[in-house]
Amino acid sequence: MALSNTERVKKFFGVFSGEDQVLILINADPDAMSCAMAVKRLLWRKVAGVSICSINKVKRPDNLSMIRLLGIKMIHIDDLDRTRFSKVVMVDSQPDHSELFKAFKPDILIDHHPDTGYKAKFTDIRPNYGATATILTEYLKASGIKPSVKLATGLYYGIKTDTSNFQRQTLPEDIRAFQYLFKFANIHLERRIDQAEVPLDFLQFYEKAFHAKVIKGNRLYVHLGDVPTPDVLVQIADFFMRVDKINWTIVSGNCEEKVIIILRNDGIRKNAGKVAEASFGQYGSAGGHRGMARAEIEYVSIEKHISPRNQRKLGLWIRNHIELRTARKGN
Ligand SMILES: [Mn+2]
Repeated sequence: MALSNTERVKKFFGVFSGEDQVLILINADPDAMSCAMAVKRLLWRKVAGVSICSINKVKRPDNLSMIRLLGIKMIHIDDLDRTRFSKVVMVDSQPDHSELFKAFKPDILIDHHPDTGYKAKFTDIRPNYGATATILTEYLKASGIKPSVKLATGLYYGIKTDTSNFQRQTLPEDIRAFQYLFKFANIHLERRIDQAEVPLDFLQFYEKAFHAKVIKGNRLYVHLGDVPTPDVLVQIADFFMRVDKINWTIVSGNCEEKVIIILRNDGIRKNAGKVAEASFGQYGSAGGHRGMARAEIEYVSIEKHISPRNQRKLGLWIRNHIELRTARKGN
């Protein structure tokens, strides 16, 4: 039988003692970071110390602004002294999700991804939840803790991003937590985080994209050549989807010896994932959902057909592959 949140919180606290140095391990994204903040708050004055550690380097500007604006203190796993800690908490992930996680045996595991079977001293996995932040909000409520503005804003943003504004897997519980957090959150702060999307040095790629774009029917193509991160391609692909009459954007570039192709589609008539797979699956990893898809091709897998460093030819090669799959039906 499922436990009540009050019972869960009791078990959660039962794992810790006042001497504990607690490590919270995450793969840092808004949901995970806000959950780490919540765990830290729950353990405040209950243990000797709490540190948050991420296995990934945060690069997305919105996530960076979340860290900055909410004052999240986090260390990277490379700088971690593992011997210092007596308890490990993992939120929004499970040990099986990453080789780096596997080196740890969490005492507490709280997550909303499908259960991979790891049993911690205390495990709370609810795969139907839209966000782990919802679970932690329930914990705060059950413990009678009113979240601070920053914590509430973090959890609010965590639920918002993990559910894509409730357009993805969402339970009434997620909406309830969201409504509850709204009372404590600062909406302006949340908006500031949410909108901090474009790093200054991305602007040059937007500029390039305006000049390099090729429109074929309802499809807009841009090949950007070398980019510092695939994120810039994702952003520009999303941006051009806002253009009236455009229902496909295909934005590609070169990054770390790979050709990256980002596809966006209005998801009404066509399936971006299928097009990506049919066009590029033979060369590398390619796939996705109806509305969004991605292909990543190692240089070595296409060098026989095309020089991946010849940007003009590469752009054309990508376009031709997709045109073959999309042009005919007037989509
Ligand atoms: Mn999550």
